[in-house]
Amino acid sequence: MFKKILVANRGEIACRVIKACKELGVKVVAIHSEIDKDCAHVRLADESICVGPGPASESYLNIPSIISAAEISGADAIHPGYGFLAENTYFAEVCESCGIKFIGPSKEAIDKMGDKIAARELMMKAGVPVVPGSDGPVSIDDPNIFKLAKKIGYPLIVKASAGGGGKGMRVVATEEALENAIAMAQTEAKAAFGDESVYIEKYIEEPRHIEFQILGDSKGKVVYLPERDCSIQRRHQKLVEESPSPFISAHLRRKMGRAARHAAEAVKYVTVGTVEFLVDKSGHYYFMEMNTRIQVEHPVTEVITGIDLVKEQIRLAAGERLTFDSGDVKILGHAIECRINAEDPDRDFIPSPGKVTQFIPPGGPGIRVETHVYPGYTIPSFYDSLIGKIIAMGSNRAEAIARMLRALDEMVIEGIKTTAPLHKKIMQHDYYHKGDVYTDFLPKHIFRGR
Ligand code: MV4
Repeated sequence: MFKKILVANRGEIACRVIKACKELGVKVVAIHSEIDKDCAHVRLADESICVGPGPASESYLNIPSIISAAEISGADAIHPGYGFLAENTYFAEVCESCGIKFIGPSKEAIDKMGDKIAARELMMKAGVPVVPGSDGPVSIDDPNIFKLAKKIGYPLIVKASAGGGGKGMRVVATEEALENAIAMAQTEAKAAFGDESVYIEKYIEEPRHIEFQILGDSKGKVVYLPERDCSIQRRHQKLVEESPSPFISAHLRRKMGRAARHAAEAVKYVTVGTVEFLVDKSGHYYFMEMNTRIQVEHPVTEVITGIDLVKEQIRLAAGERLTFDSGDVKILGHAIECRINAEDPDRDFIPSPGKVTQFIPPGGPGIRVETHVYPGYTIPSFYDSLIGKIIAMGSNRAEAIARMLRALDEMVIEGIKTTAPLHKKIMQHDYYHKGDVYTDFLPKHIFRGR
């Protein structure tokens, strides 16, 4: 096991990782920007080092400064959390060359999954279903492009190879719109990622977003855990996640879980990761992408399985073995997570930073809260607007919803606007109760006419 871990992150995830380190008996170093010196993660850690000014590019993304902090403090591993440097292969490489363990998969695994065209090809070889589409990149100069598009069938979607999270995507309804969509997607991709490669896929209408947590050890063993349903999103930002999915049968869970395991095995995956699928109305599932990090929504899986994913992640990075199989994992109940963002849902979700004048987190039976916020804390405008997560667990879905509503009512947070009132509307919605959740839920049921 490691002796000392540096946590290269801030906010709720830095706090979460520090708690795992403490339970493992590993010393932990926090890093922080100048404006973050009073943050909860700084107080929770055994020691802390300032790595630069407020802007993330000068602090939480400042690789030389972070590596220096690890060397000065004598850390033998770095946990990147999510966001910032978590999927940066260059950072993983620098850690390795400095003799510091990057707590995550190999840089090769990050690279392969970061390139969506390469990942598609690799998944096809591994027998994991992908959406029918082009083999490799497409361009408007390709004389066969219209034939290929016709064969795939309209509507189709143009995606950036370097994309993910919805950037550089375009839906194409008819042949007339194809050329223009490809050209625009290429321009967008070039500007956003410095790589203009785009590919096309059949467009799956009203899909569900279903993802599988996987864990892998350095002996090549991979296990999958029950799925998370992350269909309720706004502009590709997840808002509500739950596990298990109300839509997935035990049979489909096993089939998709095995596909997720094969996806991870294809890149010799070590530590924790997530395989995302699109699922259509008939239950056909298609590989979408793989996230090579711990994710925001990991707690819903933790509470329904009893597995501490962050501790497992650290143990696996340290070379320890997986001690269980997918078949050993029991689903202990139903869990829902609501992401609390410092945003104003009534004003198109504009960020709402500032001082939290009053904060009373919810608690009691079945409620877990992950947050770095305390009364008097000032939310800076430099970073992500996620300020906390409420996770409600019940013996069934109805109990989890009732507990979430009770927790949302109980929570007091003053001085800033948050997404909590929106979550109350979702939790009270008939279609949510029915489990009729898919990616168009918010525009269709909550924001209709706005
Ligand atoms: C799709 C799709 C339909 N068909 N691909 C959105 C994020 C990016 N990772 C891929 N995304 C989609 N890809 C095909 N072939 C619909 C989406 C999509 C979506 C997916 C999951 C959750 C929310 C979404 C919202 C809009 C579009």
